[in-house]
Amino acid sequence: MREIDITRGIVENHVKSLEKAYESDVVIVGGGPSGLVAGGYLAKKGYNITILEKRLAPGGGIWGGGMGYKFVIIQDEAKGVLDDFNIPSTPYKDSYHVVDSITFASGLIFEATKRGVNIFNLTVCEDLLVRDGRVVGVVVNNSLTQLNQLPVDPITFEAKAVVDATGHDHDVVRVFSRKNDVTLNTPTGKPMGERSMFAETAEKAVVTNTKEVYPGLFVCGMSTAAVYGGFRMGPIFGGMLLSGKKLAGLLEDACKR
Ligand code: 48F
Repeated sequence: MREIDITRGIVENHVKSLEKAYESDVVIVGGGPSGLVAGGYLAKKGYNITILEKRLAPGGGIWGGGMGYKFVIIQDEAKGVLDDFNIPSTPYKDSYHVVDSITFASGLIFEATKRGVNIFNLTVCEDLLVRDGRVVGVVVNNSLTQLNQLPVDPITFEAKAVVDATGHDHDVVRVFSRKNDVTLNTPTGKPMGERSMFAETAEKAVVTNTKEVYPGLFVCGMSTAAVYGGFRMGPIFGGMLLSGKKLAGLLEDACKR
């Protein structure tokens, strides 16, 4: 056994993954439920999908269930997405399903990566590539570099479409709107800010507001609430799954354009 072979095996394969990401069909920023679902559906159809996740583990807000109690709730309408990703659940009351949050997060990650989604953890999207009024890629750095505020320049990946799936932060749209004199496809032209909790309305709005917010830039999941002024919903996750599924359809059209 040679340690240097272990090193070579890691570095060579990481470089191959980077090369695959240089010209992605879609870069999804954020490895939470909405991003993983969108990526998983698209990768199954053969698209080259890159997910950037700034934390060590993808899964976003799934792991902690509700206040650290390790279950989440899914409504009937989204059960089909659970099935598509082979995630077991237990029926609850008339129209809900209970899912173990650890099974849910790990199941989505496993299924997405099995289908070929190229996930980079510890990798942060800090800016976008913009050409002629269109988003054409992402500006990427190591999370630890950003965390420690080190003066290290980023690298870039090109994509036919970029997705803000960063959850409550709406990190991508927020930075893009702050840095550029742009009018977003929102009623005010700017990110509108998330509102308080109203689960039923919030769950519907998350799906309705999954859309292209600027040419080449899409929003899904909880970032739609921050961008379009939607309510929050707490630990019910069907809206996230349905948002990811809807996004996959929109992105397929965008990739063909
Ligand atoms: O927050 P998150 O799980 O996004 P989501 O798919 O799901 C929201 C639910 O988890 C929950 C909810 C349901 O009721 O309200 O909040 O909308 O995952 C977002 C991921 O994006 C990562 C972050 O670490 C998290 O894992 N992220 C945020 N900003 C960046 C990022 C960034 N700039 N670059 C890379 N990753």
